Amino acid sequence: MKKQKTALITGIGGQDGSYLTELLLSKGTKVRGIVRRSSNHNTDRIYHLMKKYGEKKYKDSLFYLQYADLTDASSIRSILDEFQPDEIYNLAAQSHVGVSFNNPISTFDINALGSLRILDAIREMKLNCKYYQASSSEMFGSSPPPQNENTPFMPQSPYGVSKVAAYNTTRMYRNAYGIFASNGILFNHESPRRGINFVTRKITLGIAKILIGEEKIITLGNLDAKRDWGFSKEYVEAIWKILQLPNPDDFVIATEETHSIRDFLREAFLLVGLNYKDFLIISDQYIRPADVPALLGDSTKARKVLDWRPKVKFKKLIHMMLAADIKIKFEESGIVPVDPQNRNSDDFYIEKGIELAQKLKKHQ
Ligand code: NAP
Ligand code: F7E
Repeated sequence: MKKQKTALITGIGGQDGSYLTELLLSKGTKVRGIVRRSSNHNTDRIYHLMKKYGEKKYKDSLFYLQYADLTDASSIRSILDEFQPDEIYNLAAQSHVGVSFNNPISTFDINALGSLRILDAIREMKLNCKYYQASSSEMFGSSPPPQNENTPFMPQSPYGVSKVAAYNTTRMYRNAYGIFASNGILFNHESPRRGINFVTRKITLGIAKILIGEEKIITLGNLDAKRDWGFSKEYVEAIWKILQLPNPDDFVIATEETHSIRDFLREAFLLVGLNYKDFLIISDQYIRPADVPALLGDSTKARKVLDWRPKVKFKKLIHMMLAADIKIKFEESGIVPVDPQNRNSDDFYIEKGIELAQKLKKHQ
């Protein structure tokens, strides 16, 4: 009989960590995750799993959480020793590019030294495990699109630089010490679980707030940048596949479509029949010292070797995210949708959004 695998996920409470946990649990893998201490909830995205599996039934449970921090080498060593994982998914990061300009040193500490701390502990403890590094298209920076595994890195932010360091550390530990260590170079991926200060979610949540009368405008920065946006739930499948290969390797994961922030904004407002220009302010506050102008992934290698292909692209992603945010805002403000049969359908919430938008237009 095959041994049941144990996976350790850093960043388990994040967008990708939550979807990856669901995927691994569905495959019968034991999941152990680390969360850092916070004065507020940082486990909302995995609360449903904490309820289902219990938080503290360690030995019996498929799912278990422990406090640790990527900036604390001793905490990393002790969780590796305790869990003896077969697979490590290093997803934890200070993942906001804009914030990395304000906090460059802590960003580097978490993102670059954090991965070094894990890899060096694996080496020193002689752990027999596979390691996944959450690398990023932000590493390509100003390298012109399309970008693939051979495109030079020209990072434009402290975040990008920190991710290049972690990418190279991963390759170095693979080559020098024979550790199974792989990089997934993921292009932007979003979902209804995306953090609310990333541009896609800021737009969809902003529209939902405008529709229920909570806000009047959305304030943004650079609308001309282009991004290759996919769906997080599909991207974690690629992450899992990378660690199931017989040999470690690096892969670009992308939809191979690119759109500007302005395109996203226009499409999202149009879904409920509104013109974004009536609800937009541009502020320097959100303009970065340097920005990555255009990302467009070429994921030929992943399509061939991993047999991975994304189904959710630009329009479907916006539809899903906007519907989810309208639903959240309805629930928060006690608006009960009239047709109970369709209450969980995305189309239903978009329809309700259109009705609210029409009322809004009348009052303008
Ligand atoms: P996310 O939602 O921001 O999640 C990051 C997670 O890391 C959070 O759970 C966060 O915990 C945790 N974390 C931060 N600092 C930590 C520390 N010092 N010790 C332990 N945990 C810490 O990010 P995501 O979108 O899921 O992305 C997952 C990974 O992929 C990240 O490494 C990101 O840089 C990378 N990536 C993301 C994208 C994308 O488009 N989403 C693309 C390429 C690469 P708190 O909740 O306590 O902050
Ligand atoms: O910005 C512009 C901003 O913060 C996208 C992370 O997951 O993907 C993500 O990084 C673009 C940029 O994502 C606002 O200037 C305009 O050009 O949503 P974002 P990002 O910087 O691409 C990469 C691949 C990662 O690895 C990262 O972890 O949108 N933009 N106005 C704005 N961005 C934000 N956040 N807020 C604005 O108001």
